Amino acid sequence: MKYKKKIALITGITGQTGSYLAEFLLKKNYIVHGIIRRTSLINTHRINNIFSNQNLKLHYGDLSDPLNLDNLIRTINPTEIYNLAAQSHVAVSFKLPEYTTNINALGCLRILEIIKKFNNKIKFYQASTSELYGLTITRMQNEKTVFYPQSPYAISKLYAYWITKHYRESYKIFACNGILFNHESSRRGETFVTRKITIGLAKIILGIEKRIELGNLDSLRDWGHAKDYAEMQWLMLQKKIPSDYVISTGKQYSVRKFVEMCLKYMNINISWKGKGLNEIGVIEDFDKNKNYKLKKGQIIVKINKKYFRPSEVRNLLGDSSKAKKELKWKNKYSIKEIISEMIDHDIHILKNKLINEY
Ligand code: NAP
Ligand code: F7E
Repeated sequence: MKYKKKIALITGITGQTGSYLAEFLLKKNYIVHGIIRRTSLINTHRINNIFSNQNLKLHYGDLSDPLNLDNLIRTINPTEIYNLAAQSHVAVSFKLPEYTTNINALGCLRILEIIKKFNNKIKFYQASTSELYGLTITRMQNEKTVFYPQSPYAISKLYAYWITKHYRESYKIFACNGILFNHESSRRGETFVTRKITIGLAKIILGIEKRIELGNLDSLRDWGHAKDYAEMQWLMLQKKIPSDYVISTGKQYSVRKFVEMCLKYMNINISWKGKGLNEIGVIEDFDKNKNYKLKKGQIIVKINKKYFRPSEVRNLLGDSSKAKKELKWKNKYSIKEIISEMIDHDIHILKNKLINEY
């Protein structure tokens, strides 16, 4: 009997996690279809390394366009759909609430409706999020924790969470929510806090910028690696019975601690002075052998109130016991490895850019 290849359709393939998922599925011998948006500049840099793979097929599309989605899904007839496309920036969602809802909430509904009408055997993964927990008072959050979303982004994802569950229960569609806690990498968008910090510090030591400006340093997050979490998304769709899973590391750090851990990796000591909006991070000492363009006493971190949100999610810490037990999942990357990968990568690309400019 001839072996039939599995076919995956990924929305958000040009994004951080979509690009890792595409690599992972290609290695698993899938034919991978990806939806890319038409943009005025090329937006495929994260999938450059797999661009010429014959099993990768890219299509223009947009979650706001149901006709386009209908055509694509009927033509491709995938075995699995991974819905990773989103307006994924929480702070931006306060400025673009309707757009965020259209893409994140209705985009998910549009795909589920097509699956229901066209072929309800297609398996569906929804990129859900720890932001659903929002103002939670529970120290660690799992699949049973009550949701209390705090942003238009989180509320749009709450709709997507429930509509996914609803289509699973009402129409017997194999649909799963992956409630993923923050995941980072050297492919992270540059305006999310971890990447903003790693690229900002890389610019500071190379003398390109003097400082970075941040918002709330006291937010607590559970940061994992996007590559680990992409694998999880696939594992969920391989189960016999569909379900929802929390994916997290179970370790939590503040934004301030993340800055400190990055600086430690770079052999730079700082002290924090002042309070609230007047807080600053000042260089105390650094490794003189490193040729850093730094001065003792230099202010490298400042607070800017424009980076505070109308409402903040202060405490996220995931309990992934269910995923560990049922999916036999273990995250591979430590926070130290995530930080070293991101900093080394950012220094490398900036140095190359400098060389190219001269
Ligand atoms: P990301 O880097 O921001 O990628 C988002 C992707 O969605 C990009 O490919 C983007 O295309 C695409 N997209 C945006 N609007 C679209 C539209 N209207 N139609 C079609 N595609 C559109 O996000 P990520 O970090 O990879 O996250 C992937 C998913 O997981 C998102 O749904 C996010 O909300 C969710 N999530 C992320 C985290 C996290 O910590 N990373 C945690 C929980 C859940 P362009 O390249 O053209 O912009
Ligand atoms: O903020 C604080 C900020 O924008 C993390 C998305 O992938 O994960 C992500 O959402 C924390 C927040 O990610 C700055 O206030 C301080 O408390 O990196 P972030 P996020 O909001 O947690 C979830 C799970 C998703 O689902 C989302 O798609 O850091 N913070 N100063 C700052 N944040 C930013 N962006 N910039 C600052 O200057």
